Amino acid sequence: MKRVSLTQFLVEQQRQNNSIPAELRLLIEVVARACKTISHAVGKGALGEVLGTAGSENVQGEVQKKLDIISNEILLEANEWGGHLAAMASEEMETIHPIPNRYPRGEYLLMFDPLDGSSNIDVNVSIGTIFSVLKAPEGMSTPTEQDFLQPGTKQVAAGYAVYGPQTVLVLTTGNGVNCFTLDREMGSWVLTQSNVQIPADTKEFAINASNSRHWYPPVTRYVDEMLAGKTGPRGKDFNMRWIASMVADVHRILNRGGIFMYPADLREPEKAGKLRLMYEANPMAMIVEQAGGMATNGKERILDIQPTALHQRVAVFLGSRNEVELVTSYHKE
Ligand code: P6P
Repeated sequence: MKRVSLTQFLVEQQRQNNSIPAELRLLIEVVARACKTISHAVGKGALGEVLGTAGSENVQGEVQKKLDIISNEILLEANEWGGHLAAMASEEMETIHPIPNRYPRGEYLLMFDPLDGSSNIDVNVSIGTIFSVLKAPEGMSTPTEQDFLQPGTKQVAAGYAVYGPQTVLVLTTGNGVNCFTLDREMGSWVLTQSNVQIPADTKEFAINASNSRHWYPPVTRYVDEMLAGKTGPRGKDFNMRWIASMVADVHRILNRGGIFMYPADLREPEKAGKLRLMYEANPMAMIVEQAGGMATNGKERILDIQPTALHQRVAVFLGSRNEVELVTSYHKE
């Protein structure tokens, strides 16, 4: 099969439907190059003296791993000078990061979780980088947090890189979902899956079942029915997976169907859940919808949520359409 590189793919998409202006194409290629660098750093493991904690906490109050900080720095440095961005925001930084005055500012805003699932780093389980791209508001002068607070439907691109047995970049610019595998020998991203579609039905669900005593009734009902298998109302057996790395769980669902759930629960009723809206749920929801799946917070479409804070959390139910519709319907009864 003729190899198509990420650059060729983006140029041809731009030519076909001009959905990828040159500045956006440049941004995507810079982020993809940064993910290559992160993949290299992650792959060194103990040999790179990058494992373990950094002795600090992020804005979420979570212990930062050395690779969390390294990955964040890689993305900041790669994107500062290109002239395509006005500002960046990251799970690892409390406030937004405007492009320094010494560089030209562009019309895009980039948000990312530089290394999602980092509790898995030291035990060699797949982790990933998640990113989301918005256009800066017309007439914006100095970027503020408010400029980032746009609903997920405003994203012009979203993607993730999964650092697993293969390093794969998954990308959407609103015209379907395409996957690129990193050719480590050539250092290039090669198109390996086109227009990915998530099966509407599944026999596999992903949730951290250790929290089951804290779940609200709709989630308990939905999971219990699957656990009942053939003997219960679903009439079929289900399987369970929980990698505790959203990128890895979503990538499995993208490839073979499934439903991923991180619901709000009684542990912290004031919190809408654990996952962050702007740089985890929104980009993953865009990807899942573009692949024919569905993504809600149990009550409404994630992409329709109007953000009120940069690091706000949201409940997440995403994946095979028919399953997300069912669990969402239980929340409305
Ligand atoms: P728990 C990783 O820390 C993360 O943000 C997601 O990648 C993952 O799905 C979830 O949290 C795992 O959470 O509570 O099972 O450790």
